[in-house]
Amino acid sequence: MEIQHGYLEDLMGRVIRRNPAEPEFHQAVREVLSSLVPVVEAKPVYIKEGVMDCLVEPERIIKFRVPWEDDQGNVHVNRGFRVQFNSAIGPYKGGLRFHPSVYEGIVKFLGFEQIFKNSLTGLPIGGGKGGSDFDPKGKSDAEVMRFCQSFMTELFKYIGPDTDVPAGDIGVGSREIGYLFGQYKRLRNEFTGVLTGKGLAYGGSLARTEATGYGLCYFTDNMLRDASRSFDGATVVISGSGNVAIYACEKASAFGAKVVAMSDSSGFIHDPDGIDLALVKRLKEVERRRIRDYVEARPSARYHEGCAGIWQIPCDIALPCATQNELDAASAKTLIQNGCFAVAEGANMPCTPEAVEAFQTAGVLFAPAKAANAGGVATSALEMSQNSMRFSWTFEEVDAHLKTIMTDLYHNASAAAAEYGKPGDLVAGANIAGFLKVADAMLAYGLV
Ligand code: NDP
Ligand code: 2IT
Repeated sequence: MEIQHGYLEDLMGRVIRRNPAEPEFHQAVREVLSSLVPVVEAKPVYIKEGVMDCLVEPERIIKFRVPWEDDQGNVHVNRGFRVQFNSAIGPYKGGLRFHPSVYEGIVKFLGFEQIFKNSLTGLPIGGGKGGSDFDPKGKSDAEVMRFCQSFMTELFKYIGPDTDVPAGDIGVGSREIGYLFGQYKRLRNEFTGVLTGKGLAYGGSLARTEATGYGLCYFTDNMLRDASRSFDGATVVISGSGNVAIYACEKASAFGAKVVAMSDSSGFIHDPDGIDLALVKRLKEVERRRIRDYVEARPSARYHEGCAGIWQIPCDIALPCATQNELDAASAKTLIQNGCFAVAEGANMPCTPEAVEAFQTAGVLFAPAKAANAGGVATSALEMSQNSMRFSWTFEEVDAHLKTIMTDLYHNASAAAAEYGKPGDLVAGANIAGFLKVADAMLAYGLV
């Protein structure tokens, strides 16, 4: 889809030429620039002063070798990345992803999205992202530890509590954060809030584990209420069975919904009686097993190979919580035909642009990732605050902050959409509201 603005379309062309073969990054930039057309028309100063050109160019990209030894003594070499995209409103903040599909384009798309998401939280955090093409699946704890120690032995030079504060993402959970934090502490001889998602014994925040999934449901709850809809009594399909999916399932169920399906990258389970979340937690969080093992304990449920088939299951609300571009136009069409009335993105960019267009055209309520999944990073920022204060809030206090942040975020995105002539379009609203704060900070600094 062409951007209906000469300068921004030319800028998009430059982004594609300067970042060849990075389709996910192009996709993320195109969506944001398309939303910003009415903004630069109202305020051409953002183009004139170079804000738009700076926005699409990371402040810094760090790329490094990560050698490590497996349990048999074989040497492996992976690649590590950290994209420090934008620090206009605070230290770089964003997760680390360990997955074989990670390359520079994935980290750039995630880092770019993070700028606007972090701004939307209302908290002082810039945008960054990192990761590696290392695959933690099937590795022993000792192998994961050696990998994390090697990764941090390079990364520690570039991060710090006031510079860049990484966290988890796909393949990086509490185990990995523990190894990474331990190595940072050892190398710097400093105990400081340099990572978030830490264990409770060493500076982690209560409710950070739950925050992305809970926040997704708080955001969706606001969106549903505005349309006189509700989770109560709704049938919900959630893709993924990792951190975001599990806690989205927990909160959607607490709101009265029945979650009937979850997945991993191999396939999905359909449990018409409602997912047994305690079983999913045991399988995925404790035993690190596959979602297909769920049906051993629940014979009433069915397992199907292939993850995209999950969108064939009729539902009222769909929450894609696995990975980018997991829900395409054909799946969107099926969901719409089956009567789905709301889609909220827990994963980053899980719906293709064609799927988003199909939902919006059909009048399906649509909550974009950078708004709907911002609860995780918002709670990371609350962890940073607690670390700075050397103080811990209760679960209830953190959860109450999270709820307020997600409610405010929904209303800000909604208001920005209406102000710029796109009422109800939360994609445009989130992009615009997230952009404005960052852009005004960049303007204030002059050309830097
Ligand atoms: P986890 O590693 O805990 O879980 C990822 C889940 O997604 C697993 O079920 C995994 O299945 C599945 N998955 C991963 N890759 C693919 C793939 N290529 N195709 C199908 N399924 C896949 O990660 P999170 O739950 O933390 O992250 C999920 C999404 O949410 C990501 O997009 C992430 O960027 C986003 N996110 C995460 C936040 C957080 O706080 N953790 C915050 C905001 C967004 P399998 O086990 O088979 O790989
Ligand atoms: O995509 C995301 O927002 C995250 N993976 C969480 C980042 C964070 O710093 O908590």
